[in-house]
Amino acid sequence: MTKLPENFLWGGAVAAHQLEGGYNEGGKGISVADVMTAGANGVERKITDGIVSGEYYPNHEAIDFYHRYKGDIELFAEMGFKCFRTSIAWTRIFPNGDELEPNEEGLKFYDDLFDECLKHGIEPVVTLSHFELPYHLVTEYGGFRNRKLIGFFERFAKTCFERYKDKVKYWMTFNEINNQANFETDFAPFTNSGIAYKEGENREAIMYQAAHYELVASARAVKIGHAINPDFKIGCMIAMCPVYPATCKPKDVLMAQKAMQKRYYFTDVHVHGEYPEHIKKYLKRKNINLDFTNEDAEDLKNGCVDYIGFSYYMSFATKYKEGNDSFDYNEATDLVKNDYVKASEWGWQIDPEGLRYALNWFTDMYRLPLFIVENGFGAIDQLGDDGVVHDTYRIEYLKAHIKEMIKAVDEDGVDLMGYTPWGCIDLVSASTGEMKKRYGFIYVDKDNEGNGTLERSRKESFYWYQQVIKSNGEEL
Ligand code: BGP
Repeated sequence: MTKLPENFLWGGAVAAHQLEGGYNEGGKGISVADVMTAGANGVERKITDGIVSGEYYPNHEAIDFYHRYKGDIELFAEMGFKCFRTSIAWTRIFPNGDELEPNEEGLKFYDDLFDECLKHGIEPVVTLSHFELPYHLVTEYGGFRNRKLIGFFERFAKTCFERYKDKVKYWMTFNEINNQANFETDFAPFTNSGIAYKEGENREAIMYQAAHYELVASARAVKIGHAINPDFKIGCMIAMCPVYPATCKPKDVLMAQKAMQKRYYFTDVHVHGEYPEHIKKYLKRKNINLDFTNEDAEDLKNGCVDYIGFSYYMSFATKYKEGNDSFDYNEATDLVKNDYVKASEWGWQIDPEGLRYALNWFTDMYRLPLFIVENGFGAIDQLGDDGVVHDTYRIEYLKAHIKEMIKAVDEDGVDLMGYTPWGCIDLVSASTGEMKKRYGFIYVDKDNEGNGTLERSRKESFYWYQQVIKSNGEEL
């Protein structure tokens, strides 16, 4: 008997735009990711107005999974994957996002991809929207600031559910739907909402409105999916960074609680089908009046999720600021450094116990099965003299997190479906567009400027993870 259930879904996670490439092949349209340049060395990615000649777009070729997926899936099978999380690029199915009929060639690509997984006994876990909105929906409709996008998403979701109903059982609607809560920065365009903020507008109001439309779109999809196949397990996907109080001073503790409410109200809506009171009060205080119809309320109630998928990379800490008597939390300005944990080169605070905390927190709050669909360590890898990447730092990170995950299941009784570390094969970073920020068990020969053979090779962590899966987490 192992500490984890025998049917535990070990695997790995990726997103279409970060590895497929083939950005203009098979009838695919242009997505938001396709018009984003690479950032590096602290310089942010740029969203360009269409594809501008002379600029480098890392997602255009990515790691060419579009042509090489068979070999890559074979490597995943060699590691022993039970599941593989990827997304369906919306623009392969509806190139502009607003067509009435889907693109058969795009549908066929995912048929082949899922068949290949199933052939190896690997269960596909599919995200419908992972930061790859059709760019046309941005230029023509303003992204998710427009209610019309609910219908477009619904059509996309229905098309996928119908087509893959016998191949895919595990679904998620919007990747890290709560990531856009960071509306004070320009991060929103990186998310699923496709919002480019204009000078002087109330970003916060726009973010909450777009998030509302996404939540309604998600709920409608869940309802449709359950009707198409009652055996579907359809989850939400939340970016989980627990927010701790910087000290045990009561005001800091309350501030952290308010931060958690604001960051995770999305989960309440997905799970309970309604907005919690605190967020309604908050919106009122800020004079934000959502376009929120009675039908929306019905839709939310009828589209509650079956499980909570979440990413976990790091934890945050916050502190009360003099004068903030409503304890309003703003992620862009209210985070403080936690001196008790170390951070990665990109400043992401490494906190394995935070994963156990998160698993317990979700369970206490929502009593639903959980699925860790992202976790991992972005680092700069060097090929050793023997041609192998000896990524002991990655093994250490994952080992520490898996240990805490097992304690949460074995000692705390958390109901956990599976674990899919992020970027199981090196791919393009979402936030920076770099190749050198690597997460994989499989090294891909390509650099930040796009040079390299794209050849794949097994890292030390590849063999380690193979053993972890084989022993169902007993041998770490
Ligand atoms: C999550 C995203 C992924 C992924 C990951 C790592 O926020 O869901 O798409 O990229 O973070 O982030 P990055 O690539 O910026 O290192």
